[in-house]
Amino acid sequence: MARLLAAACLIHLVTAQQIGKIPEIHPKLQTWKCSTLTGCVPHDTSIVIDALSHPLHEVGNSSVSCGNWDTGLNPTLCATEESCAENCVLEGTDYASHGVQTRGDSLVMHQYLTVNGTTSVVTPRVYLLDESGKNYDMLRMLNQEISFDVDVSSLVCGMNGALYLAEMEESGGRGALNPAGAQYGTGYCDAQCSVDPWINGVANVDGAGACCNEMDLWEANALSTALTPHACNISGVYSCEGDSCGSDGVCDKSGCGFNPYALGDHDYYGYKEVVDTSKRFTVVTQFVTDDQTASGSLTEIRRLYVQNNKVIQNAVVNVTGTEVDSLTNEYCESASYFEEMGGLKQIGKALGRGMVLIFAIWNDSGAYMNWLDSEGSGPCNSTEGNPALIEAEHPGTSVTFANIRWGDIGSTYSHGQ
Ligand SMILES: *[C@@H]1O[C@H](CO)[C@@H](O)[C@H](O)[C@H]1NC(C)=O
Ligand SMILES: *[C@@H]1O[C@H](CO)[C@@H](O)[C@H](O)[C@H]1NC(C)=O
Ligand SMILES: *[C@@H]1O[C@H](CO)[C@@H](O)[C@H](O)[C@H]1NC(C)=O
Ligand SMILES: *[C@@H]1O[C@H](CO)[C@@H](O)[C@H](O)[C@H]1NC(C)=O
Ligand SMILES: *[C@@H]1O[C@H](CO)[C@@H](O)[C@H](O)[C@H]1NC(C)=O
Ligand SMILES: CC(=O)N[C@H]1CO[C@H](CO)[C@@H](O)[C@@H]1O
Repeated sequence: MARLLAAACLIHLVTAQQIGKIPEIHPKLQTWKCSTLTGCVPHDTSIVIDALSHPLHEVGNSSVSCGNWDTGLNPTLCATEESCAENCVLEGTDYASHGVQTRGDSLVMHQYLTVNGTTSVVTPRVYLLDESGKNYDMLRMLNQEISFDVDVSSLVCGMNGALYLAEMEESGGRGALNPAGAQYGTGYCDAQCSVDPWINGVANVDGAGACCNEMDLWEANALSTALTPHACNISGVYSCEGDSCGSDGVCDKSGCGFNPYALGDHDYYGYKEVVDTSKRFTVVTQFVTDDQTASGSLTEIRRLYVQNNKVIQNAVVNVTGTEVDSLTNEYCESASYFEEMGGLKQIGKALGRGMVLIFAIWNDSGAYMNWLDSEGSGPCNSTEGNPALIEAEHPGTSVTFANIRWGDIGSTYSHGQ
């Protein structure tokens, strides 16, 4: 009997992707949970960087990679999901070497890292873990609000410092072929259904995309900002193939966005504007339901800012003759694919089930981030977002997120004057 058990354990060991010897130490990031009755209490959370920023190599030979974003999967080691899990080891990583630092309640992320005179591209993307450090923290945001401080002052044209929610699995897809799970940053998905070498920590041998509902609280640089829900007509992580990954697939890739500049207010957000991006400010996003309870249907997404202890109402823009300062069903009517995928009600269901908080900084060598800050969406010209220019002229570009709080509407920020 004992021998049989031992054999069973061995089989289990060799069929599961292995966790290596280099320890994974998650940087702590203090957050707060708030309520109208009790105020804000500390929440002892930490962050984990995406699995693909961890070394992933052949068992017994750290110089043979099992694949990464640039190369895709190693075809020899990862011909099948099972062989990839047997042949590969996932190791812990050093966060500073990916341009990520935390201190207290503050997180700084850099796009480039210069060590001994050599600049490399790091582009970190990190996820919020719960107090156990084993799973993602699931934020349930219906009839709730989330606020955070942000410093975008060094995010030049073409850069994007992002804070968003995606309906990833709480465990990061931990399972027989993925024992690492959320502790090693597996399980990313978003409404773009991007094709990565792994889906939920399992080798993506079919080249599928990982789709899920996505709520972009914040995509911004110092010149432009956008608030954008992207609905998908699925729940959880969906592996799309063929047409279901496309622009009229299971997710609305464009979203129903609110960018004050694009909507006509050119003096609201920017250096020395109403929201002055040369200094730190607080961003508040509220998810309002039809019955003012967490079991209701999402009907409105509201935004306000706090800077210098003053509450700044969102920009009021004129959409075909109507004054608008929030996302409503009426406002989103013109985002036809968002509506087709279920609109606010659908993203509201995902917010009710729980979503993972994601922090990212990135650039865009294909389109120079023009959709965010140029060509009618912002004051940047269409070529200055070229990453080669940014790397040469602003290699220190970074974003800081801090003081992250969520809870009852009105409970997370200082109402000031
Ligand atoms: C590891 O792989 C490299 C590249 O294939 C090879 O040159 C080296 O001999 C291998 N080392 C071991 C210990 O197998
Ligand atoms: C940078 O230079 C120092 C001093 O010469 C050296 O100890 C260190 O290993 C170098 N770091 C890298 C990443 O090359
Ligand atoms: C989701 O939308 C796609 C594209 O319109 C459609 O093919 C699919 O049947 C829809 N699925 C559900 C569950 O509604
Ligand atoms: C909104 O724009 C329309 C024209 O599209 C104009 O007639 C109306 O006066 C504007 N309203 C406000 C409040 O600016
Ligand atoms: C765009 O802006 C950059 C930086 O300010 C400037 O060097 C470049 O000449 C501008 N290009 C155009 C076409 O205006
Ligand atoms: C996603 C993306 O386009 N990243 C680019 C950021 O900029 C560097 C150059 O500075 C490019 O190598 C990356 O491809």
